[in-house]
Amino acid sequence: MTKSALQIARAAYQPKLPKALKGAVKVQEGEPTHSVADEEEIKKLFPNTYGMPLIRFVEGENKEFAPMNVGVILSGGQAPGGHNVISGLFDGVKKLNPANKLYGFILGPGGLVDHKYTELTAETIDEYRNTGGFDIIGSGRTKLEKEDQFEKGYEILKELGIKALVIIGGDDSNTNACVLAEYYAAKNYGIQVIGCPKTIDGDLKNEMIETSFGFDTACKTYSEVIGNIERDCNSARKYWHFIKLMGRSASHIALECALQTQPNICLISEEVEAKNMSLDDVVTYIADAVAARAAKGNNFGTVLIPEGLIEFIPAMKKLIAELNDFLAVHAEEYAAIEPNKQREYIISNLSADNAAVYASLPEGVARQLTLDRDPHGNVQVSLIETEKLLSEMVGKKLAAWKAEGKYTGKFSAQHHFFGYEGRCAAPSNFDADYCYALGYTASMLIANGKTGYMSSVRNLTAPAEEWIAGGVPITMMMNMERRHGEMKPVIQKALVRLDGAPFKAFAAARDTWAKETCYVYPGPIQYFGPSEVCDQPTKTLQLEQAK
Ligand code: FBP
Repeated sequence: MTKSALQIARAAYQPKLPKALKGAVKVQEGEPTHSVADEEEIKKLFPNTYGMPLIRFVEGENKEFAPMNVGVILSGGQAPGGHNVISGLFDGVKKLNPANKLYGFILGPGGLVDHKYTELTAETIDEYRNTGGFDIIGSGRTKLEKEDQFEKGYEILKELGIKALVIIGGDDSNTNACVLAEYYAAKNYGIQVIGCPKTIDGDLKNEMIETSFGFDTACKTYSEVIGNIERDCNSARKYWHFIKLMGRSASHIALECALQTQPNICLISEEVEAKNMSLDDVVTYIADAVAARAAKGNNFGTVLIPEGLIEFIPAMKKLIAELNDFLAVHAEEYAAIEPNKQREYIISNLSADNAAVYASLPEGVARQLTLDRDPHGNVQVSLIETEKLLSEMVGKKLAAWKAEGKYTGKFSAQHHFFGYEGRCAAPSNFDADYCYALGYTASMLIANGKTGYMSSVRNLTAPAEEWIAGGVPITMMMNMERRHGEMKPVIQKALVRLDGAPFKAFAAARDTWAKETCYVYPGPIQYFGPSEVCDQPTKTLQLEQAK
């Protein structure tokens, strides 16, 4: 395989480990834990894994460990650093006993159920150290939730002599990891399950999980290109760039990129919801800023739009909820209708309010809202072209204002969507180190007999040497939520907090960014060079942890 010069140089990078993990370790137990909410229900559902203590690894004495095999699964969307979680896990497992083996299940949780796996040897691991992507074993979105899946999994785990399974995934996958850990514990199968916090979306976080891996690299990759667009925008001075950014639900990515690049406008879905804004309110907000800049002769700008925005506009949220219920029952009937009559069909079957909102949407967006849902029942927001919807509506509003003499500028829009571009970038130094430490920590949790824990590495704004490694019981992050019409235990998703330091810093500066041109050009991720250029954590982490 031909490799780029950077790939070759980067393969030699040795990720930094926290001091406590460099030699032998021992467990320091903290206080017993409680779920974030709904304690009684969660306790009842997880009798074997509820209430376990927080764990921190500290320097210990060398011990001998009997040989064991470990399995690993990559679950859900790609995030930079996944290969380093696996190489950290591999190195940890081999350090415990060189006879230990690591098996990878192919294409996500489905590989466990369908018994598709491969042994990860030193040679394979060395090919993938410090690289982006999940291609070492592939990923998938199969939901592990049914007893027969758990049993099928057990069959292969037993056959391969696997003592512990590491699931690298987001909130849904770690919820499933917790359910699986409880199931195997209840059955006394002797198989431990450990989770690792992955997602570029950054919404799997809490006091003990300061950030999910991949968020750092993905945001830096998007910020590089947003900066490039800003510079183009400020050079040609003739376009408004509407840039949609991934993040299925929460707006962490948009907010972080805004803090890094200082665009003219950045929408935050959580604020739109909190202020009960309508689609027209959002459009007016953008159009006002465009008109104010035009009045000063600046017919250009950049707008960042979080991918999940549509679902946070209260009226749209209601419409999507009704569409979900309706299509769950009438999907076949809908598909059989001639395409040019489908819009009418939907309008005639919705309640009056929702029908009116649906009818007001441009054709393309209306159609996108009726497309197939993902396996978790979610609208596939990455397919909805919000950036085009908004620019089209802003253009119409400005034309109306022009007719009324309220606006005299020129409005010409360009559209972009950044998502997949950042999910497999070569991990930044931060993600390379963080992921390696997460994987290594998972091996120590396994060695110490733990199950139902998520690997946790904290104190992330300090140098890697001072990071704190340990484990958090997954039940601690859970609450009960309605899913597919039933109350289910799930890890609570972390949305952007409007009272949090990152949003406050943004809110304090955004009016100036809208009026003036304050663009910042972060440039590409640097892997070699001065620490202040190569090793900065995200602005989100820096602001959250500023003491
Ligand atoms: P995870 O939560 O599984 O990490 O995936 C996040 C994400 O990248 C979202 O930002 C995006 O909406 C979605 O995946 C896209 O899914 P797919 O990869 O299936 O197109």
